[in-house]
Amino acid sequence: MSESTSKPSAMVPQSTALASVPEELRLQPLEGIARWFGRTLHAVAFRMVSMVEQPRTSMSGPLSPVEGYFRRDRHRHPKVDPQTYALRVTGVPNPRSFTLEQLRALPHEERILVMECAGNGNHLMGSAGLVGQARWSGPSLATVLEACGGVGDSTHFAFHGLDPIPLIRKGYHYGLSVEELVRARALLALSMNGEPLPRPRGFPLRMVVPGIYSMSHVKWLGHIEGKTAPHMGIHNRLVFTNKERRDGKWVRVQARWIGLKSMITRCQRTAGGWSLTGWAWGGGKTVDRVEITTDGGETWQTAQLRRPDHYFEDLPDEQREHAWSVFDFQWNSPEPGRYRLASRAFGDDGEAQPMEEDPNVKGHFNQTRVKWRRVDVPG
Ligand SMILES: Nc1nc2c(c(=O)[nH]1)N[C@H]1C(S)=C(S)[C@@H](COP(=O)(O)O)O[C@H]1N2
Ligand SMILES: [Mo]
Repeated sequence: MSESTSKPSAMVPQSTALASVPEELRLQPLEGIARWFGRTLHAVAFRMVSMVEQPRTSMSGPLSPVEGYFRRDRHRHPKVDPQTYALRVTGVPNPRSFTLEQLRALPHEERILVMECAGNGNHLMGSAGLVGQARWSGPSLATVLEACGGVGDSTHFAFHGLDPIPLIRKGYHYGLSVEELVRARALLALSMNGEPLPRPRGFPLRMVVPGIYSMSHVKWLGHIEGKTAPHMGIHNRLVFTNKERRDGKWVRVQARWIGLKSMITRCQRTAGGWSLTGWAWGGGKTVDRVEITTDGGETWQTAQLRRPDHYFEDLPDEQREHAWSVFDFQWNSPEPGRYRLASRAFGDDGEAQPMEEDPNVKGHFNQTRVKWRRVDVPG
């Protein structure tokens, strides 16, 4: 902190008033508990249910640091001994276990992708900080299954974590179909941003399923179970589901593929006003453009966009296909006052991020609609 800012205000000469214009303005969500609770209380409330959003200061640019990466799980993180750890694979032609050494010796793949909680940005979590992007590396699920003789008769796989859930005393588990796993080219990650997986991230091994919401990215992975029917555990059947109206009937639908979306994450001071930056991702498609409104949706202007091929130009497409694009928009010297801002992503196939929630969908998950933010520009 500079010396002048610590002086009592009465002693600060008029000319330094400008210096008190903040470097960054707070983007207040217009929905969700963040709106009602404010920044601090909202963080406390989230921590109580073991959700930690990415801090604002790291919410820009192409990669999220390991420190402060968002977290969503149960409070108790298992402490896994790397010496005795074993990954069990069953329901395959040759069921077997892998030690950590054996997993490390398999060929590794690297992927950079958006990881996002299925409930991110819904009407509870309007602040939408349950998202991050990292570089994950480890053997592919296909490589591990090949070492077990392939998938055999299995059409689905369940992934079981080693974290005990209080009362039920069973680890977290989630299932996907072989088709989904193949399409995502799922990975068994041993490292994150070049470091061994930290304990809160699932040491020593976690699932990474590019393009699918992160309830399927099972941490502290202990058991891969091949099945001949969909896994109907509580997280598949109930927890991460919406209700959708189909042919006039409301049916439960599981959260799955991340849809096209975007959000403004920061509003920072520049010489000519304010810089609005954020991310656009999802839908497994190239983001064509992002439009910004600073007047509550009356007018929209195109932001500058940097796609993953800009940041990760050395990587082949298949390693960055689910990575986010970063956008910047120069907001030139707005008058002091209160504004409503939002970003809207468009895919290269013409798809637009929806403005409104689909009336045929009820629930917390797969919310892709435009995320409004309120900002007070000081005088
Ligand atoms: N074993 C285990 N894996 C888990 C969970 C969990 O509670 N236990 N939570 C899931 C959910 S809902 C999300 S959003 C992601 C969050 O991953 P992160 O904590 O590394 O950000 O982990 C998923 N994997
Ligand atoms: Mo989640």
